[in-house]
Amino acid sequence: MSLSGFHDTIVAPSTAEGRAALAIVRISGWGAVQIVSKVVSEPEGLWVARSGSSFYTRIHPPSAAGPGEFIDDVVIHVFRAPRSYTGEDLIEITSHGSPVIARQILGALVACGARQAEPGEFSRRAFFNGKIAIEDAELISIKADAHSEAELRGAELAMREKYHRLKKAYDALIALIARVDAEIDFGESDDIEIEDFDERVHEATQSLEALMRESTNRRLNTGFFSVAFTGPPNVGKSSVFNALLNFERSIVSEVPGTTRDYVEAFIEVEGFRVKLIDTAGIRETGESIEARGITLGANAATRADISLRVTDPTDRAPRTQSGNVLLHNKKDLDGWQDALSVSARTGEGMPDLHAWLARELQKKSPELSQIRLSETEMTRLEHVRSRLEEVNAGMEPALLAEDLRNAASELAMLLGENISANSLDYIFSKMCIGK
Ligand SMILES: Nc1nc2c(ncn2[C@@H]2O[C@H](COP(=O)(O)OP(=O)(O)OP(=O)(O)O)[C@@H](O)[C@H]2O)c(=O)[nH]1
Ligand SMILES: [Mg+2]
Repeated sequence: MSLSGFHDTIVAPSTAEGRAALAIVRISGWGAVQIVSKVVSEPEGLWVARSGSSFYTRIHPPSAAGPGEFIDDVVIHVFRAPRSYTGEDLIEITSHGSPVIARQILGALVACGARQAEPGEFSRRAFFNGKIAIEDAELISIKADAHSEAELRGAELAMREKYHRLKKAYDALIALIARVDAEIDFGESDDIEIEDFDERVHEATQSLEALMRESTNRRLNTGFFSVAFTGPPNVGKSSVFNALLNFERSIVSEVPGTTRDYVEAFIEVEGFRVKLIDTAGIRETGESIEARGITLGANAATRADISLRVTDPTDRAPRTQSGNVLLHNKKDLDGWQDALSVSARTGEGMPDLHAWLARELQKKSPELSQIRLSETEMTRLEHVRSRLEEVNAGMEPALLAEDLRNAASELAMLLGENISANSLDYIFSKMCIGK
């Protein structure tokens, strides 16, 4: 019987598929030692291995005809329950980094009785065995998903803030429940006489509402910022786009109307992940495909976090729509000096553009730490909110206590206390297999 009551022994590759020096396959559960011992050339070493120790051996397919037939030379790290990540017996098998080898090792372990792990299952076990808190589990998933340092920092801040606020509302409810219980047991009258009772319930309800509101208002493209280049044909939008990208991604030519579809590419600016969007030059056109491209590009630019209106010597100081920033290109032709003047051709001014972008993104970076609630969290909070709305000091005390308790226990589930297996799925199922 495992420590946690999980009966299966689970296995998964813990490193990404692809070419690398090493690959790790991880197996966890009460049968881990027994299963691995069936496929290694020195099972005795495994039986006596102390927790935290490692040793070198060979892995064979379960049906190997003789010692000559083996999958790979491996290093085995043994972690015994409860001193492991999952709290169960856990073995990490480090092989050479070919996906083929990792798959063969996985296959051998499955053939000997292990089951392929589901996404996040290792962390789920760690959570149930008290090895990690719910916040840690969510953080692991955030780290795995983050594309940039800024996104990681923002997401972590947002997550801490979310738990802080949930905990505050939970503590407020628990304090109220204790008061109601005391009134029921020792109060003089049949009514609840707690100072500011309704206000305090209302306060808790409002803080949860604020949390839900903020999460609903969050940016659609969480995790990165987008920067669009707009303007008439031929001013050099694609040229600036390519220059920032350091790569000829978008076609450049002296023919106006070169870019038809909008083109997107990612770059990193000082730890921020940025999506650059090159759009079709805006002009009157009788051609329906070009017109469609112009509309699509204009829409993409409207959605972008920063929209740069590109100019050239034929088009200086144009009227800008509000929110647009002027980026003067081709300064090599007329020596134009302005806040943002560059030459995509000579590269002059490009470092300034880069630095300007970094500053703008820094200003916008709080947007990356907006709180995000999953569907499950949202639904649960909505339950709590509507329960609390019904609660008031005029209610029958026993009913009141019951309602508060139900609300608090739903909040507790969000905080990982008294948590049911299903309610955890939303966190763990988002993780990759092998975590
Ligand atoms: N002298 C000079 N020429 C440039 C510069 N940047 C771009 N060009 C030239 O300007 C022309 C148009 O450049 P593109 O980048 O294709 O312009 P665009 O705004 O994307 O044009 P459309 O896609 O047609 O809307 C090309 O011939 C480029 O070589 C620059 O900094 N200096
Ligand atoms: Mg173009």
